[in-house]
Amino acid sequence: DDSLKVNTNIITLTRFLTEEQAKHKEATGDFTLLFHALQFSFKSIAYYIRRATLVNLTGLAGSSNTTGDEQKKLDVISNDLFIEAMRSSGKCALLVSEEEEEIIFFNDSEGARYAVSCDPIDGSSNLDAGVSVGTIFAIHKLPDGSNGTKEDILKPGTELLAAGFTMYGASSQLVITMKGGTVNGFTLDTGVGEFILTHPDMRLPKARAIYSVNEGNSLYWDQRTINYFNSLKQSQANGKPYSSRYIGSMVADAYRTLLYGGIFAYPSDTKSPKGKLRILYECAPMALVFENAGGQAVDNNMKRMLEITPEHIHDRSGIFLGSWDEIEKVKSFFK
Ligand code: AHM
Ligand code: MG
Repeated sequence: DDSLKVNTNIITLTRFLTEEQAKHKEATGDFTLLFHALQFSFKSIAYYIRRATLVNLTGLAGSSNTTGDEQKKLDVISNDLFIEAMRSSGKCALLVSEEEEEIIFFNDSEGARYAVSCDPIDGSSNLDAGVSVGTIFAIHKLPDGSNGTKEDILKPGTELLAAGFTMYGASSQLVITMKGGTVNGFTLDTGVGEFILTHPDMRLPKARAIYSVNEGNSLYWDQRTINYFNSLKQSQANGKPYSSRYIGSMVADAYRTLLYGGIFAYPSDTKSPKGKLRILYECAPMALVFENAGGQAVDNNMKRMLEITPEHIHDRSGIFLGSWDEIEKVKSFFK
């Protein structure tokens, strides 16, 4: 009877984290608890996004955030959900959010050992059209003796303990990685309300002829950027040019690139001389995911993204990330 052939040995996110924790003798379970709070905020955000049009949550909130972007109602709600989840976990000492000008310190969370940086809803200009958006997160562990300061997070991405993102698309996809670890993908099963391991040990294809960039910005690009992207439109070794795919949500464009290979870029240009995307909660966490999946991520000077130290929490950078060979090609144009 085929109906009995369902997989009953399911690896939920909770099981995955518990098994990972068991591998580390010194682990206290705090990270597992912190992540439990994180996944709750992902599930909640996914729920609100799905229901947004029904419960009048589309459109603007009537305010703008620190970086001058207009805030959507869902930006505000997701940010609040995130803050409360982190506060109530008791394990988060401080939080950086794209939607908050200053660091939020949770002084009541005594003994909290983690700092979280996040963009609660990245790509929110896509929200009202029902196009995929996502949450990006980066987690630092506080150094011994610190109760949590700005200096604990203004560090190169090589110092990150963990990072990842959740994409809210046709289904919700959570991708996480730990420093020096593999990349694992989970799919939210809305029936049981759990993230299920569906993409263990994700590896990026070494090369793929797909590029993802806002080509409307080419008016502002420097010559090297123009030359590189022009080259992709010429006939390649197989006689065909690259394909172009640009959703306009970093999480969705990065997720596709992770699965199919290719390159995603948001270069700096004369309009955004320092790039558009933020180092702490957009570039660095994505770079950790891509490196751990066998890809690469560099800034506009072709420096390894994970070695860039932000001076301020909302600092930006140009970024190129993707398949190993595709980033090698970019480097050859920027030499
Ligand atoms: P946001 O954090 O304000 O949503 O902006 C970040 C988004 C990224 O998801 C996406 O890659 C990029 O901005 C798209 O920008 P553009 O519309 O300039 O192409
Ligand atoms: Mg963003």
